[in-house]
Amino acid sequence: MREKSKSLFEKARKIIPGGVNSPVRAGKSVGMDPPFIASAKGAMIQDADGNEYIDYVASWGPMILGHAHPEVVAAVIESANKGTSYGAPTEIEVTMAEAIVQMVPSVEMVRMVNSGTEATMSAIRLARGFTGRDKIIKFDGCYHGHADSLLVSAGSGLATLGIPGSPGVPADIATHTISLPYNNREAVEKAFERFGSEIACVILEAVPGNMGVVIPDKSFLEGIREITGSHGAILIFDEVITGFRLALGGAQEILGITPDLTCFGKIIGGGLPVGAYGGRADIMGRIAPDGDVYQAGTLSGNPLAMAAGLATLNILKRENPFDDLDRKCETLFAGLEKAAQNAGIPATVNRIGSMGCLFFTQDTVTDFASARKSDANIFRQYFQEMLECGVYLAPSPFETTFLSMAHTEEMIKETVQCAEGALERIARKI
Ligand code: KE4
Repeated sequence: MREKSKSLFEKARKIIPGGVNSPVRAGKSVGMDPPFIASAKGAMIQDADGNEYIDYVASWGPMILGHAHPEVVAAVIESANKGTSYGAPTEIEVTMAEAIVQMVPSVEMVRMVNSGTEATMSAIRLARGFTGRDKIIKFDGCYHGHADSLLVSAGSGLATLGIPGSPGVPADIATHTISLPYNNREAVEKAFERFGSEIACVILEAVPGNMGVVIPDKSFLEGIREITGSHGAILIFDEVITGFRLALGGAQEILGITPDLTCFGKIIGGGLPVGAYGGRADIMGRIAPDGDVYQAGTLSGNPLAMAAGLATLNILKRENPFDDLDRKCETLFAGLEKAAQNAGIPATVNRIGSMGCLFFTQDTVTDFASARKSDANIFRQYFQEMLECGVYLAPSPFETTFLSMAHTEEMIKETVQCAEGALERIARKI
């Protein structure tokens, strides 16, 4: 069935940690070896053994147009024929910056980097440099990449100082991070009561996609905007997933909240390695070389990555697919939820725009604690059944299902049919 993938994985595990270049790809939480992917086109992805799948991972978000979009491929080829990197300023970086500034009004200035991790790490350093403060607030279940200050778990009590979330993160770095429950305005107020004048920033996924999808409570976001403003702390929206996915202006456009800084990634690279951070000019002005907060990168603004990202943004501006993506995603998740109900399996759906998540719990999911009530064993069986049926989902219950412009109604119908069979078979085994 997947012999080539199996032998590649055996080879890979000997020379790449876990056989993968990013842990979640190994599929440990779904108890099976990962298919090795050989190619992709539109919404379809093909593994090394020639098996085809409808792809809902979308490279973890970037592929909102679908894979190998001809205009993106052509832009990358044209750019590559002029050289792959110069390490010098280029016109296309200015064009990319103009596009972001035009599409996201809260961004007055923007700096390109090479990943979402670099974007959030740099934004936090900037917030600390700008305010002269060290503490940061993040939220349980929000993932912002693997910088030390962000690999921190919540302290023992509410609004207490963080503890290292991974070996190698020094305790005295973790202690500057306070991790709070998402959608809990009171916890934020308590933390500011206790540490207010020491807090440089609050960073959050405006719509989390790393504990599955969680819908932010309006008063929670409004509370954070208010309290950061009154305490002189910087509000950072991590829109690495939601940027240019939920709307041209991202989550902040549909939520109506204006952050001080925003982090981007994924879609703005069109599948090539890109991240960015930007926001208020008075804050961004503190970044080297004009300012004294240092951040740099050999391949930042790489011309190929800019070409792929710009082609993607231009197509999103031209096609404005957001209502259609929302409708397709609604059809998919209404079908999945019905399939679970018909099979008698407790399930709840969180969905917004073209991102959604089916949790195997009957409780509503509003934060990480409630997300973790999702039955991991049912998810593991569901993942395996769907893969065998030709549906490629993220191999973790705490990720997001992404729709792209390339997903057709037919594919969505097929996916729901796969889920009906899968969930009926699982229900019989429970
Ligand atoms: P990268 O460094 O992986 O480009 O971006 C980190 C990051 C920052 N912020 C958010 C909201 C993110 O979702 C991410 C990365 N997302 C994960 C999966 N949701 C990437 C997949 C992986 O780690 O392999």
